[in-house]
Amino acid sequence: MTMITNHMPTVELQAIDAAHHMHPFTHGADLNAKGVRVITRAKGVTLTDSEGNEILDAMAGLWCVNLGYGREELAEVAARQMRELPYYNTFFQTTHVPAIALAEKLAQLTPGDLNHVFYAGSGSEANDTNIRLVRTYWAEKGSPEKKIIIARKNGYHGSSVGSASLGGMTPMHEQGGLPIEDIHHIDQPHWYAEGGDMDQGEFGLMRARALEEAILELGEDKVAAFIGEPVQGAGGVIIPPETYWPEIQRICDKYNILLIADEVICGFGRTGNWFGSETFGIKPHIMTIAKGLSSGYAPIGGSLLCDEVAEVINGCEFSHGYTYSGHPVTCAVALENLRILDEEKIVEKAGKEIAPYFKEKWETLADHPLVGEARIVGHMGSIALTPHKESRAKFASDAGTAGLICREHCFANKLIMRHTGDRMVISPPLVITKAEIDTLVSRAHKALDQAHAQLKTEGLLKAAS
Ligand code: PXG
Repeated sequence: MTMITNHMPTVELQAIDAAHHMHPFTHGADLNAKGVRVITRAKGVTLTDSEGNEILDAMAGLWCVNLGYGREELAEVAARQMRELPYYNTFFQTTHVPAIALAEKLAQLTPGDLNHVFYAGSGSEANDTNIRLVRTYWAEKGSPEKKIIIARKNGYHGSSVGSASLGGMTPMHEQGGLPIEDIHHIDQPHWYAEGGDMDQGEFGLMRARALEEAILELGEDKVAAFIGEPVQGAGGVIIPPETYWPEIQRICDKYNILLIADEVICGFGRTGNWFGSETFGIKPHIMTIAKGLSSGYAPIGGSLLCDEVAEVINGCEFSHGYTYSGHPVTCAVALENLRILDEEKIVEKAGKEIAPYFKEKWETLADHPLVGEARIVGHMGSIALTPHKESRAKFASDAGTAGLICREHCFANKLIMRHTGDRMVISPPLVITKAEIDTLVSRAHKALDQAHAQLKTEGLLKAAS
C-alpha cells in the first residue's frame, strides 16, 4: 500500500481522491475534472493547503471550529482518554466519567432547565432522536396522535432521512423520496428575499403566525412540536426580525406544542451568547447541539431535554440509541473544549468585545455596489449579492451563479467564505482577532470588486424580471 502523506504532490493526492473518495453535496465528476483542494494543516483561524497557501477560514471549517485550530489540550485529552478507556457503550446500565462530566457541564451551561442530555454522533443523528423523542413523549402522555412536527422551508437540520425531512431544502427532498410522513413546512422569516414592501417587524409577525395557522389547520391535537434554528445557518444566515421568536414562543405555549431549538450552529458562542436561545429569548423544551460542542475536533451531537420532557421519557424504555452515544473520547474532547471556551472567557470576549467591532466592519460591505444587505449577529454573518441594490433584485441567471463566482474570487484571495445561492456567509472561529477581522473584510471587499467586474464582463449583472 502507498503511504499517503502531506508531502505527496498535490496532483497525486487529487488523483487518488478522485478515484476513491466521494464528497458530500458535490457533483463528483465536475470536481474530479477540476481537482480538489487539499488542506494539510491549520492553526488559529488559518488553514494551509498542499501548495503552501495560507487561507483565512471564515467558515470555521463547517461552522464548527469555534475554538480555532491547533489547541494542544484537546489532542492531549483525546490521547489520554484513548489510552485509559477508548470505548465503552452507555447502553446496558453502564456509564463512564467523560459522559457523566460532560452531561453535568452541559446542564450548567444551558439556559433554563435543559438538564438532561441524550448523546448522538452528529447533529443529524440528534435531530433524528428528536423526532422519536417528541412522538414518544406525546404517546406516553396519552396523545399518540400528536405526531406532526412543523418545520420551515429553507431550514437545515441534517442529512439523514429524518433530519433532512425536518429540513426544508427542496433539492434534498427530491432525492430519495423525502420528507417522511407527518412533517409540515411553513414559510421562513426571510425578510430580504420575501418581505417585499412590508415593514420588517410586521413581516416577522406574519411569518410566525404561519405557525398558528398551520396548527389550526392540522389540528392542535395532531401537532407534536415545532423545530427551528434561532438563525438559519445553511439557509444563508437568515437573522429573523425581532418580532419573530417571541411570537413563535407565544404560539407554542398557547397550543401546548413542544419547541425544539436547533442550536447545532448557533450554540456555543456563535451568536454572541452561549446559546442562540439566549440571544433571541427562546425557551426551548429540547435543544439540538453538535458542531461547536467539540469545536469539530471530534464528532459529537446531542439532544438536551428540559426536566418535564426528560421525566416523561424516563418513565418508559426509549428504544433508541447509537453505538457512539456518549463516546468516551469525543465526550472528553468536548468537555475540554467547553472548559477552554469557558475559563478563557472566549465566548464572553467574542460576544462583548469582538462582536461589536465585527459588526461595524462587516456592515461596511453593504456599501459595495454588488451587495444588497450585510447582516451579522455575533460571529455569524451574511451578505446578499444583487444586480440592483434599491429593489433587492435577484439575478436573472440561475440562483447561485453569482455566489459561486464570488466564492471563487474569495478563494483566490485566500479567504474561505461560503455561498448559499447568491448569499455569501461567514462563521469564523470565535478566537478571530480584530486584525484578522480587518483582513477578512478587506479580502471580502477585493473579492466582491473582482466578482462585480467579472459579472459585468459576462453580462450577468441583469435583474430577474
Ligand atoms: N442542524 C443544523 C442547524 C445544522 O446546521 C445539522 C443540524 C446537522 O448536523 P451534522 O453534524 O449531522 O452535519 C446542521 C449541519 C452548509 C452545511 O453547507 C451545514 C451543515 C452541515 C453541512 C453543510 O452550510 N449543518
